[in-house]
Amino acid sequence: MQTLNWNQLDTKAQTASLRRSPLVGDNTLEQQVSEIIRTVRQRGDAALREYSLRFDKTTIQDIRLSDADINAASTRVSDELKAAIQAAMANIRRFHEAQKPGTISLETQAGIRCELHSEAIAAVGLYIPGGSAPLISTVMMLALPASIAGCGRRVLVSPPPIDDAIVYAATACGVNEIYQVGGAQAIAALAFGTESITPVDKIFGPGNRYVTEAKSQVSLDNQTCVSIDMPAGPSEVLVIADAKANPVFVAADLLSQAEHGPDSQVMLVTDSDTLARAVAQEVERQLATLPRAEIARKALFCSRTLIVRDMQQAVQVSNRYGPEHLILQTQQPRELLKSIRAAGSVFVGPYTPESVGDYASGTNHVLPTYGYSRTVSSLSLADFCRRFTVQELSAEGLLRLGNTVMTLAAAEQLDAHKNAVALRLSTLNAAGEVK
Ligand code: HSO
Ligand code: ZN
Repeated sequence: MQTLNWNQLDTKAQTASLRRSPLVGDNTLEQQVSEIIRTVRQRGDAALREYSLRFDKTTIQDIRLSDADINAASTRVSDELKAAIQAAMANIRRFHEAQKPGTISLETQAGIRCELHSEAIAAVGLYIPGGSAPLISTVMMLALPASIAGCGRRVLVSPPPIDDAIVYAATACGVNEIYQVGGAQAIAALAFGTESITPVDKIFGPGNRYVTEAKSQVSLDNQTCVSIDMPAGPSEVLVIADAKANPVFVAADLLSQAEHGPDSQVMLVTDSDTLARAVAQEVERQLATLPRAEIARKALFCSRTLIVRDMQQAVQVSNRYGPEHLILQTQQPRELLKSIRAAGSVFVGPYTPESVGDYASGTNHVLPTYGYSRTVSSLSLADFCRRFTVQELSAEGLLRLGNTVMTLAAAEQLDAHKNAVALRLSTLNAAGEVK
């Protein structure tokens, strides 16, 4: 981890110190993914089976997991893990149930009723990556809100072989269809459908660059109108720590994010040289014990410690970076919180490691990365719903608002708009409704 003194950097160097590694996307990725999508659209399940053999080295008979497959997977999960999944689910459920939206209904003026309704999206697709870390927690973060929101079809896709605990968590969280298919081909199947997969309305979940590119391509296809959750980049954390922070805790938090992937980024912002040195030593000490040390080391290579003047400057730097996760290990963390303007999720105080939010405190761990936290919100129940408005005017309401609308329509030179009101007003006048 490189250490830089913020106040000794010129403006350009300050900007560079907050830069993320460039997102790897190129023409060949774009072409490869659009070729996969085209093939799945043309050849359906047969294409999914061929890609599974080519990319996952697995021969798939039934793409959908049967009830027998699901039951067998569940019996292979230990009781201890099942209990942990259930405990985490209880907190995640509680926090997301509290987010249920109500209907807003009011008269903006007499006779003019306006309503805002919220309704579950009918069918959602949840992508769970395969690979070295089976993301059981991501299943809970996606499937529980989908169930609580009331989405009718909750469809999970994941590359074969799907980890038993993922199957168990999916079923416990109310997933009602599980397909063993991953990569860009899974996204294509969710968007366009195949013989065994009926298309969904919205696709959620993290994935590698092929999955991310496929999500972006299908979301731009106006034949499906499928939408996606949020722009995805590598995971990141920024820790603001003062001289009193515990370097052991700070180092552990930095490493918990660094172990996600070689492209993860971790940042330490502190006003204390002494703490910065202690954390650097501690990072090395803890790294030696980590099985994923090699991955974490690569992530640390493009990570930074920034020495700032004081905690207010630390907050300014953090707001400029806009981290996915922000950890405050300072004397007055709630004071700093008041000035935070961009962060996906904030972890307050020494006893709130990011890990608790990743797994089990109740908040959602699907968060905006890559600086998008300035405008994009953390995943919530609202993402599984669509909002729409309803309005109804009484004759009196239209008589009261008619002139306003006609004047505005005339100013926009949209006579048909004006007529839609004027013709009704004449009918009302003829019927003697005007007082
Ligand atoms: N920190 C990750 C979520 C996660 N961590 C899943 C462990 N498992 C991105 O927010
Ligand atoms: Zn994590």
